[in-house]
Amino acid sequence: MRTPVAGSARLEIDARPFVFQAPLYATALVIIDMQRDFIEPGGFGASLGNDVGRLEPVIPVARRMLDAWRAFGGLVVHTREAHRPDLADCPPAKRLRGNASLRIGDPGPMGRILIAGEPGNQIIDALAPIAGELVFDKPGKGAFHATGLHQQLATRGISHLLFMGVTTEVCVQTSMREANDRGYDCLLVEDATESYFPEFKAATLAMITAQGAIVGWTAASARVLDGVHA
Ligand code: C5J
Repeated sequence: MRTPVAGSARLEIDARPFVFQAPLYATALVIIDMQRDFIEPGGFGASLGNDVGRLEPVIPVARRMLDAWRAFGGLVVHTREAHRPDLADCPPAKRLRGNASLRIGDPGPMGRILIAGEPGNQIIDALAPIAGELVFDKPGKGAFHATGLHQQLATRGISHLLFMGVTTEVCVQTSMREANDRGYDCLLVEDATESYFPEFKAATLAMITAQGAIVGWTAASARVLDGVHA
């Protein structure tokens, strides 16, 4: 179970484009799709021709953030991009697009690609969820589409979200934009997210913070952790 968060604990993070403030009890850490399917050879990311090794450096940073957040007693949410074994939640437009070497549902070296319950679909061991943390399987890129995430956050009085995970410009950015439209204040942890394309990560960070935080805030993990005042 989650340790109750002290009522007076606050976040005051030296973020871009300006300070991000939130009560700790109203803030959740949302970890997007840190799954073998995206990070290890033989999964969905590799089947699309990506260099999955590019995502590895994010793992120790995400782990440090997760350990700290658990110690603070904050709510942790994990997502997995996952489809039902019968593919009823996978539109043909998603499955058939492009020229992948293996498509969603095809058997691969880590089991069926992007299918719930398969070995490749699991969150990597370093970031595996523990009791008391929320885990959502999502059939889309965004964490709010066809999941109960918004309701679960509302039930817990969560109004602020810290995002980490992969990939920056696809599932992370989509989820952050969905959250923004639902009224959450969102911060993306810069060194705890990664893309197969460095230029897309850079563009995403710039887009988020432009125009006075039009989508939200960004900050390095060290600044986030320095900004927690118990
Ligand atoms: C992708 C994701 N890149 N988790 N999914 O297809 O970003």
